[in-house]
Amino acid sequence: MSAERNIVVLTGAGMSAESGVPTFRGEDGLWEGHHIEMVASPEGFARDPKLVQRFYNLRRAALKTVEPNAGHLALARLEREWRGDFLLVTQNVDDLHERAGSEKLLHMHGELLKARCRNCGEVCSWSEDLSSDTRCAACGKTGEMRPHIVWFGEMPFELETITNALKSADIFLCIGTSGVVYPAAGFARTAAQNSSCRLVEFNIENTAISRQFRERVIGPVSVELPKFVEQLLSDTHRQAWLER
Ligand code: BJW
Repeated sequence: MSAERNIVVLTGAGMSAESGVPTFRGEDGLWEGHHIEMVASPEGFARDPKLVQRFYNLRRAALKTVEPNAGHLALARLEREWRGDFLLVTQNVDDLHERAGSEKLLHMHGELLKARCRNCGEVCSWSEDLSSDTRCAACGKTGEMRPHIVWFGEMPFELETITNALKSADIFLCIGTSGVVYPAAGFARTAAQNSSCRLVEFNIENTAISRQFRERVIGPVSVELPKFVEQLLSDTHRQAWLER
């Protein structure tokens, strides 16, 4: 066994729950009585753009009040100290992984702190509210700026890179996701094509995809991830030393 092995990590809303960012499908999973599918879709935006912009404006503003938790910090440490390839794929649109120090990071469902023009496609950093009066700085058109977010029915970002990384992963960690939204819910199956891949799920409860994992860690990420990362790094360093 070589110490230089490939890790792919997938995170979902449970990763940021202890930082105070609400999840989508828990007890508090409705937003003002609306299911996420009603607001996070191109049809929802066409039906009620004000409602959808407000949903994202409130979440963007709330980002200023939250901080990374010990789980985010543990993943940043894993990236820093790991000697093989590492890729962190997040479904989350917050910036808590970046703030914790993660760099090899892909936001497959987009980012709250970016906006995109529907007219010219320009993507830009955005930290304030968006509205139907917002003007695109690139093309000058008003009323076409939307959150740079992947809604239902839209293609997630960076899928080719993610799929390639999963196919060559030796370790796949799936953290804080309910496993009901595709294609992310299918990533464990892709990683399992490599029969020796170590598949580990972290969650506070069983999920729709739990049965696909050979190992499961039940408990909050802020407690379980630091322990897991410490153990993984010390096992790997010991192995590398034995192989010298
Ligand atoms: C803790 C914890 C703690 C709490 N510690 N754990 C039928 C079959 C298959 C697919 C489809 C289908 N019908 C339609 C589709 C496609 C659709 C889909 O999957 N729909 C399902 C609802 C069925 N998917 C799409 O449309 C996607 N695009 C697509 O498929 O394109 C076509 C394509 C074709 C071919 C190949 C590839 C693609 C796009 C999906 C976009 C999702 N967008 C959203 C909203 C935008 C972002 C935002 O506003 O923030 O993304 S929906 C929402 O769900 C958000 C999340 O990223 C995503 C996943 O949610 P997540 O992260 O799992 O959160 P929760 O709340 O569900 O779970 C939290 C978990 O944490 C729970 O398990 C807790 O227990 C746990 N937890 N505290 C550890 N402290």
